[in-house]
Amino acid sequence: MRVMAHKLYISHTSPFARTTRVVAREKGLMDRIEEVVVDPFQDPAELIAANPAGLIPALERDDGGKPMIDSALIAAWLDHLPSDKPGLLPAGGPERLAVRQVESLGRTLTDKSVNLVYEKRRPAERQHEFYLDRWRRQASRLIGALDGELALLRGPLSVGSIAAVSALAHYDFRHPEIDWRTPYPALAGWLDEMSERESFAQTKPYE
Ligand SMILES: N[C@@H](CCC(=O)N[C@@H](CS)C(=O)NCC(=O)O)C(=O)O
Repeated sequence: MRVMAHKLYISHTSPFARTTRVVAREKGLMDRIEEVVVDPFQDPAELIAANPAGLIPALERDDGGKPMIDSALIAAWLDHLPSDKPGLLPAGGPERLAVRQVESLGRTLTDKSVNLVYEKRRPAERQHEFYLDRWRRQASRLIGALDGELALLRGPLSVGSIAAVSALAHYDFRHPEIDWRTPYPALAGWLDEMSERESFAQTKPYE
């Protein structure tokens, strides 16, 4: 008998999808999840059915519940499923808020990276210098803020540290001209160490 599984819509380049894929692996849930590779720009019907915005990641649940959108929500949902692995989001209190804050820093840094990718795809003469410059400056400040969170990042693995890895690795993948490693060697060393974990190695972005 075929066992129904969650369907997680992803691409091999999406840093938002990567966060949810790492959570799924760290929680030992991959036997319950089918990763469906899609190109969101083709507006595939199955993705639109799961996410009206047509963005990845999107999660079609195996229990008939409403599909879920947004990497942070999907990560929290996957983290709450029964698993014998450690939780990735503290249950409450200031610890939960601190992890969520770092997760937001990572996700917002990812927003800037993805914006830069799309803008750089436009013909050079139509690229908007104001926004390119603004997004790069926002990114550089967000990376500085993550550097200030190294104590939390070096602590137990969490949805915060996972979102931070996805974000920083996406700069190395898509924007090698942005040298964030020289000003932040400790953060760069942390990223390199984390990238060796199996869940990150298995989800390294590629075209
Ligand atoms: N806030 C969303 C952002 C998702 C997102 O922007 N995904 C990108 C891929 S990295 C996408 O699907 N882009 C297609 C588009 O912009 O049409 C999340 O955290 O999941």
